[in-house]
Amino acid sequence: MNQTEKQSSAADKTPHSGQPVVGVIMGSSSDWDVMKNATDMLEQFGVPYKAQVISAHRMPQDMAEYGAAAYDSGLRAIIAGAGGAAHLPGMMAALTEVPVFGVPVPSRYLRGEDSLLSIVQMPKGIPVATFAIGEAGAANAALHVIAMLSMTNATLREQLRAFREKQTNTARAMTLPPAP
Ligand code: RP5
Repeated sequence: MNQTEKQSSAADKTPHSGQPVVGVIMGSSSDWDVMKNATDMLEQFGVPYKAQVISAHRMPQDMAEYGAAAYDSGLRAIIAGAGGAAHLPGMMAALTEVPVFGVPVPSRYLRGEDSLLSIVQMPKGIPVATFAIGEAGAANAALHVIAMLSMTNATLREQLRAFREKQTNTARAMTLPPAP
């Protein structure tokens, strides 16, 4: 059993039989409703992933082990979501060369603006690509990872083209109510 398989939580998900190439991690199972938007997108494109809870402040040792094992376990991107003092994406980025995509999860008192600033304001040297607060950010983090992976995968590139074309057609078909 490798390190990533050892981690377990209520949010553990491995839907595809292939070796996960994307790690989806989050600070708490309470982040799952938002982070599910990332895994739904990965699933839609058939990208193998593994989702689990890794808390930076409650599981610091597990976080360090996950980061140390990330590349060798086959991960090529990590989508990390956290809320409040959201240090998980930045810490994970410091622990591995695998690119980290941060998703600010809405928080109870500051609506996720705290999460956004915590993730986006990385000091020079250790970058975290940071997305919008909430569901759109989680979905877009997955789409960005898919775009990155599609640079060396023609099938994925074609799928991404088709996905965008569908969106374009939906927008073109939109109508507004008649003027009063
Ligand atoms: C962060 O604290 C998590 O990412 C979550 O967004 C937030 C609250 O966690 P819970 O108290 O709901 O477990 O670590």
